[in-house]
Amino acid sequence: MKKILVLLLLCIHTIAFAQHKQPNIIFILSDDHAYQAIGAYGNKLISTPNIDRLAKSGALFNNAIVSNAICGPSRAAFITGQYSHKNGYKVNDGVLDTNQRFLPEILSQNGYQTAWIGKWHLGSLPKGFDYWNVMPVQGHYFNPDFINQKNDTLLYHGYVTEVITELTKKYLKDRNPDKPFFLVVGEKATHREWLPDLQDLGAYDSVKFPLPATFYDDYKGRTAAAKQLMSVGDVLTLKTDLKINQPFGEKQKVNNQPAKPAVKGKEIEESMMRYYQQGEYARMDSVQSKAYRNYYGQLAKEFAQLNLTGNALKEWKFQRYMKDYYATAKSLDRNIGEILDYLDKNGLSENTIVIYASDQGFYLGEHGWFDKRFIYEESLRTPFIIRMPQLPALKDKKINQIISNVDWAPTILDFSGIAKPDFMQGKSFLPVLKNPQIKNWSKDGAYYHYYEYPGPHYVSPHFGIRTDDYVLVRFYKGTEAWELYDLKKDPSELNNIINDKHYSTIKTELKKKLNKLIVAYDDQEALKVFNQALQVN
Ligand code: SGN
Ligand code: CA
Repeated sequence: MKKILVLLLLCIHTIAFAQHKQPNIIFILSDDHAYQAIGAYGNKLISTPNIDRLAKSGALFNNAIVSNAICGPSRAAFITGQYSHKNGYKVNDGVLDTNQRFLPEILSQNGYQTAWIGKWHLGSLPKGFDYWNVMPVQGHYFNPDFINQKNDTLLYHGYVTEVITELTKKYLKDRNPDKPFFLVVGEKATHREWLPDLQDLGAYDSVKFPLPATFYDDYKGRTAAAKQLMSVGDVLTLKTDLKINQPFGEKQKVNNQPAKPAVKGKEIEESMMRYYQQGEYARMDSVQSKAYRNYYGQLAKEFAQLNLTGNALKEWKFQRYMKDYYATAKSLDRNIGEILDYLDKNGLSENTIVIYASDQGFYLGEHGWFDKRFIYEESLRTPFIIRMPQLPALKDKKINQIISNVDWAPTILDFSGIAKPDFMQGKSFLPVLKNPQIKNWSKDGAYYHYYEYPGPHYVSPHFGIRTDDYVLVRFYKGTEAWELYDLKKDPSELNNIINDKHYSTIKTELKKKLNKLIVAYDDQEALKVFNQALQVN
């Protein structure tokens, strides 16, 4: 009976889906926005009413993962539907080879108008989009430059997230209303160094963020691969990252010396003036710069009084990191709301699929870290929320099936019934959207391969497989080691069980599965390392 009902529902969905004309698609892709930072994913300390609103009217994926947790490679995987070793964009700051076909080109051939606005970060300029206006490299938080398809670089006055929304609304207004559109809104937020909009400075100052349970992880339960340079306590800088402009900041980090007494009065003002004329601050106008001087200047004074050392200093840095990160995310959420409002007001919500995702996950103090890169949960998993008016049954659904960013392009094509080209390695998860209970969807596990080494954070290259229950990973180059975690028993991945006899059958099965994925996706570099590793252990 239950089976018949599910089948019936599926048929109704399929018919309803087919009756819609080609849907518009807006993909809002943020930068380093952690799923743990979102209300709909369970965070109760901050507020993300607009992302939550999207989740309420759509589906939220708990196991949306990326194939290489770093910006450029993640974006390249998105528009090619391929893993990094195939599209060639393995590490950040490379140049994407434009002699390959990208998702927008296939959509164009099938009647779409396509656009990318905002952060792009793929080295070469966008290809295959009918319209684009993107920020060079990482972009800037204040008064950012954009380069457009006429090759003009223009400075837009204002805060980056607001500027991107204005450009998005303008695009939507000026587009050809007779054709469906595919638009990627590439947000800069919440990338390091987390500069909030002026109206959000101090938005979370009254919140004391609890230290993650793993903040003081001693990494004893894992291999030497946990060596890295991304700790909140030791690597995050007071001066640049936390904007505490005091002459003692950097010295203290390097030598672990007690804080020197702050310079006084006029000296502070002068040093602050100098500081806010450098780097990102040099871009600010006098109002912006004054607001920053006032807010962070006050904090610097308070910090100087505290004379913090050891764990107290680490925890103070953690609080500041959280406050800046979440304050930066506040504008992101507000602006997502503005885009959703625009769709509502202009009769576009009915036939527009809206997706919200980040280019990867991010550490918010878990294991003591910031940044990403590892196959471990916080960086592997990215938020992924999708609102599909065509599938009303998806409202407020939480989906646990594993999907990967190489699947994004094939799925987007599938929305319009466009067959995925052979070169795409991902697969459409439209069947999951139509039937979230679908059986055996992720039984073969998802593949991951991270390459960038050594800088800037010294995370050893690694590849691995993530299934519903386990993650198996092989580190190489930096550290040579296997790790295996039981995600159900050890969700924080504290105990590497690779040598635990109880898991020997599981380990063998997972190695087989990993080998199968490596061969199927034709990752020669991984195959070599895998085979060598098998000979040793
Ligand atoms: C910069 C950051 C790093 C970050 C990379 C990649 N340092 O180099 O912390 O990992 O970008 O980020 S910063 O001091 O310049 O902010 S990504 O989003 O492009 O992947
Ligand atoms: Ca990123």
